[in-house]
Amino acid sequence: MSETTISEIKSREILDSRGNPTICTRIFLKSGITQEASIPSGASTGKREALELRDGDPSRYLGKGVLTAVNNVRNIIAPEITGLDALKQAEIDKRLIELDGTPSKKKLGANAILSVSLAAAQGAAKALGLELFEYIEKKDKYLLPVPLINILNGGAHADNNVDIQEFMIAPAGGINFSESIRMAAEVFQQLKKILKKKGYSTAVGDEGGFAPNLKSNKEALDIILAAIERAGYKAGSDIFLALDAAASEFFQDNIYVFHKSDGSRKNIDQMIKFYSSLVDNYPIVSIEDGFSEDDWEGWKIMTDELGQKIQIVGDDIFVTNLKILKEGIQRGIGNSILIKLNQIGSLSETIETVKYAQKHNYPCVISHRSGETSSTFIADLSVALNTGQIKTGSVSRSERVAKYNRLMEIEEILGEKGSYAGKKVFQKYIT
Ligand code: 2PG
Ligand code: MG
Repeated sequence: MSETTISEIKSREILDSRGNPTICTRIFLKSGITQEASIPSGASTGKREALELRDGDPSRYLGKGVLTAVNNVRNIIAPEITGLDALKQAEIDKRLIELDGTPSKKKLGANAILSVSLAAAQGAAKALGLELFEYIEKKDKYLLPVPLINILNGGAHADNNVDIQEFMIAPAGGINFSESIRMAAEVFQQLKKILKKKGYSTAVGDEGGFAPNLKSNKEALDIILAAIERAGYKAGSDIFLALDAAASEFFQDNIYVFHKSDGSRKNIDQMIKFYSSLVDNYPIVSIEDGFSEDDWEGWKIMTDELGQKIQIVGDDIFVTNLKILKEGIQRGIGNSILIKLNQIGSLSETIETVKYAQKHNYPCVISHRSGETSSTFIADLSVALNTGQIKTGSVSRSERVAKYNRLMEIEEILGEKGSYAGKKVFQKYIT
């Protein structure tokens, strides 16, 4: 038995940022080092995501309890994983996957499995006295990602009349990560002032962005541009725009229904026209989930029509799943992928998907979930894998800013060894 042998695993329910239960698992190493990991939860989830195991017992947390997952860690996973070396991440993940034995991790729950996978990685990093990003991948030089900061929330993340789920600003023109966060925070504060002046609500949605009732999607973009200008920055040079339409949420009977705003119904052609006009009129560099996960035809047309002009990010459609990504790349779907650890359910599989995407020139955007915890794991992951982009919500609400704050800390730790990904990541799309 070495000092990094896993000697005990504990698990329990905690609350996420939406007040729903989620799993938190603590790992103990023989050396006495201990580390916990908590798992986030989505609202606009992809159908093919690994299964988030919930109890379905209506007498607790409206059926959302995760005691079954917690007990799976305690009674099934812990006896198998205890005794393994925390440094052997691949072996741990392999055992976890085998123990479950289903493609969607539905037997033990992806939440249960991932909590052990991440606790092991963090525990191992701690045992070696390494920063988590260094432990995940040792490199001479690291990239600090451009943050895609969701300052206006709609869709399934807000009780307003906005269909598009996320309106993000990407301060890629900043000189470094910390300065880019400052720029974004200044825009956020200016946006608040503008909304107030217009008599709009300045309450925030699930991801910390404002969630006012607006007249149109266009108005959202116009207000954001005004805020960028009021903050003293140039849209399209200092700061760029990115959207997550999360279109699976409003795809009904083969038609896209803007049911939160004007009730309009759009077919593929009309959706393409809608996005084209946004891209032509605003400094948009990236659109995520412009079409539904069930509409590969729409995805293909969007990629063909707009793929030279913007980054087209697959979230619900790829669900961080290597097999689906491979098929997507082969069929020319999208040109980039969103990466969420809990969509696939283990660290090793997530890294495998990132590597494959990078090899095939599909840039990766590391992402949080709309229901988050205070974990900063994804901040380190984005740096470790040099993804160049991260989206982790607005510059408000602790569960969101925890990740940005960790990235500022990493920037300081890295010094000369780190550089800001900056405008390079959108080079193809900016003139
Ligand atoms: C998304 C995510 C995160 P959710 O759609 O990209 O912003 O939302 O976690 O609700 O799936
Ligand atoms: Mg999304």
